[in-house]
Amino acid sequence: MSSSSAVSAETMESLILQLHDISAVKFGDFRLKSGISSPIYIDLRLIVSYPKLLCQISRTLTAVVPRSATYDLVCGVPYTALPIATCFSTSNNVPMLMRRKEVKEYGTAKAIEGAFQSGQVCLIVEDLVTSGASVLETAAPLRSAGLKVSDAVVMIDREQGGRENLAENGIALHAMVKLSEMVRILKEKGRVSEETEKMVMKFLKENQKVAAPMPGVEKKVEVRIPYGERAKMTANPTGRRLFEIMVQKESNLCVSADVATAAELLDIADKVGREICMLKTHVDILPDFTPHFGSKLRSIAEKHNFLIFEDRKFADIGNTVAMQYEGGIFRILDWADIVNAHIISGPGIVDGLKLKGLAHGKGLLLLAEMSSSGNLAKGEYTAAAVKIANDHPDFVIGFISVNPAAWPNGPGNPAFIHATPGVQLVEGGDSLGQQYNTPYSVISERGSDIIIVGRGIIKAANPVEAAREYRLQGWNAYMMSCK
Ligand code: S5P
Repeated sequence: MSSSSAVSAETMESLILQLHDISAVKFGDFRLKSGISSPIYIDLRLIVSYPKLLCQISRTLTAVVPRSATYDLVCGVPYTALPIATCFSTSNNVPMLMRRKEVKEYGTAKAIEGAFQSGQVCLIVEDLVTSGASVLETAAPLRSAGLKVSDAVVMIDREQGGRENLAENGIALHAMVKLSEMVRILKEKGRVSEETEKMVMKFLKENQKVAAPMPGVEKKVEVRIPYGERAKMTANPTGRRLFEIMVQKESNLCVSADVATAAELLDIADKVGREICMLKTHVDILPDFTPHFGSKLRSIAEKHNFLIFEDRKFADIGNTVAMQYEGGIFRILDWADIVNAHIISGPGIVDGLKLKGLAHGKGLLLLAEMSSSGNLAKGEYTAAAVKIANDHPDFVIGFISVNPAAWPNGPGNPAFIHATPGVQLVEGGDSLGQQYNTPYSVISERGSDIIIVGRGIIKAANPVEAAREYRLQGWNAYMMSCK
């Protein structure tokens, strides 16, 4: 009856009836965050008010984890599962870790609280699994701190793709009960009618494999055209190559190499090269820049098959930006595959850059949105960027954007690529206005294509490991949204 033979049918029935008694499981017509209406609503936050039930749940969860799944630590997915994880920890005498949902200022607050050693195995405890995204969001910082995560235990599996998504990410899901089993038991015990049971089953069937809605993100991209197909839609050779590299390397990760010197930049480019589709530079911050920098970086880019994006953020009139692009000491046109521009000065900026770049097959990204708090790139400004891009599909390859899924027409023309900065494994920001979203949120929910990660990788204890983790996160988020 239950998903684990270690738990008796009686225990399971009693738990389910108690959850129904306290209205943690309700039937009716509920509008979910994603906008869809659901005949069932589960709110497990209520269990904190029923300590006996909470203890019973944690004991049952302990029994649900198979003996073969050993662990040194437990970590609850914030926030609902935190009290469950605490009970689990105290009753089994297993140390607990806490994952912060938000890290306010990078570097000053830790993403994981508690004592642990790299290599230890951490079991994740969750109340309800839909797509598995929340479990993955908790697994990510644990894994990047050197912990092993291979099992998650959950009270209720909504059977909406979570088990499969987690398995793809190396996490076995152990559920106390599946939602369909729970509804069947409630019907057997006379708590719901046959009609309600049928409605819930129908709802579950029709809503299989949905991505879990992320808080604060209302709209999600329904269908994603694979990168490989979009490669064929682009009119610009660099845009096409970028899509192709993403497919070849299974990477939608761009590392923002904001390091102190050119020597360090070349070093990190070589180290993370295997994991990335694109490397982003700010050449004007390098004190040891020499005219050889470009050719050195190019040979690393060729060795590892990634594109170079100089984040120059041109903003002047067309005539001036044409000179800035080609000339000066940096000679960006010689070595960068891609540059970007603000549209504050109007469409002439694209004409000016195109004059130099088009003949060399280069690509341009327009800043349609920005990641920093209080920025002015929104609404009509964003719409103007889209219009200018549509007028120059031969040279503009896409946008720097933050939430294209929320644009009036969504991410729009699939030939255009969306690259999003402000990405870390936990949400938060820095002390200077930067705002971070997770790879899952950026790719699955916000409809972007490429995650741009700077300090999350270059300031990590092990940047190569971190780059690998971000690549996997970004790619899995893409694969999940292709389904
Ligand atoms: O809106 C933006 C646009 C860009 S290109 N917000 C940004 O943060 N960027 C760049 O992305 C920024 O200049 C920096 O190089 C990178 C983000 O770095 P991180 O360390 O905050 O990940």
